[in-house]
Amino acid sequence: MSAVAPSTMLILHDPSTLLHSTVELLGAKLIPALESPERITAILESTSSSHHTLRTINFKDPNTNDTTNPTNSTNATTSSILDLLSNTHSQPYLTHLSSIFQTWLSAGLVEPNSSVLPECFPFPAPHKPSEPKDVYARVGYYAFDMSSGITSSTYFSTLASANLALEGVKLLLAPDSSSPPRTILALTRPPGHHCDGARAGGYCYANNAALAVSAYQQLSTPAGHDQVLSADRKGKPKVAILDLDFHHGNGTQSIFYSDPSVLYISIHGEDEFPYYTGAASETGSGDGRGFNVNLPLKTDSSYAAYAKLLDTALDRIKDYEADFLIVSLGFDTFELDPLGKFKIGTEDYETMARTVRHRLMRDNGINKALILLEGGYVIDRLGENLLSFLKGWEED
Ligand code: Q9C
Ligand code: ZN
Repeated sequence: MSAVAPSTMLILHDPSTLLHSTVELLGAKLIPALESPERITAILESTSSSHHTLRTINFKDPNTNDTTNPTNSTNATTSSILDLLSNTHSQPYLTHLSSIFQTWLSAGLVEPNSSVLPECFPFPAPHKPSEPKDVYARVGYYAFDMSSGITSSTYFSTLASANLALEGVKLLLAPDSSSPPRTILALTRPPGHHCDGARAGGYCYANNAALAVSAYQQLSTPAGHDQVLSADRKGKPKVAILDLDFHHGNGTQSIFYSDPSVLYISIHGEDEFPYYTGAASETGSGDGRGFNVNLPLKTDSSYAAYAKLLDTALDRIKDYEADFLIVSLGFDTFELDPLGKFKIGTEDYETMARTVRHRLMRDNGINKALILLEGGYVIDRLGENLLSFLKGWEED
């Protein structure tokens, strides 16, 4: 008997995502951010010696955006990424992200190799605050915590990370391929799910899942059928986002809160970071009512308890009849994670992945999925945790 070859996952990576490396305030200490380039290096090491397929993408440097030298025809330009990001992020926020480091550097407020960090945040007031003129204050205006330092490379790595999500969508929809992959994993870093329309936070600067939604809803509309979308968004393909990071994806929730074309479902630590969102009572607003599902889980929960909520989540996604699945995948649910408090072991990721893929893709109608990396901070176990997840995702 010959063994059946395990199926291969197409994994997208961009070396430019490794350039961003910052600091964070954790407790009373300013420390190197736990969200580090070494996370990706560790994953690359494990996956490159596996049967999975690693593909390197090279996003163009926005500073050397030479349109006369199209080295890679599938490579998006800065402006096409910004176009997509502007569907979900405000223009002033994107401008801030692109310029604040240079502004501080020119004013002598930051060293070339250090990080811009906020020091004061907007607080409840009778009026809606507007963008402050002060360059310190502006950083807090566009952030919600102190784990989102901005270095000279942050903007570039953020665009490269978002571009991986875009490349993933493009490959899943490739019209020229007779057998496009059904699932793609993009090694997005910085992660995205805490970033809302106008605020960085929780290591996130652009919402990669939101960009993937925009890209999918734009590109999957059949060419030549320029459907005019009505105000209530009828006709838009339906996307489900399953957020499995330990933390609630406040940014993704916020972006799609009133959008019925996106079902956001999150399983996350109850009363944990980002603290002010993630309650089960947050169910969406307006047309989006019922399309936001928060499943908070007590800290110290084991996989058995997690699996029950996962079942609930999968039932809900199945009922929604989504065309496309995005998994915001965090390995900070791991039992040893410094920022997570669940008791999930390496082998549980295999079960988790198998459950999701079988119930949504094998037994039900979803035939395209994009997996985006969010958190996960035990660097020397990240690789094996991911390989365990991929083992469970295998097609059968
Ligand atoms: N006292 C992601 O996993 N610091 N972000 C938390 C808790 C920020 C996590 C401090 C954690 C951000 C993508
Ligand atoms: Zn997380």
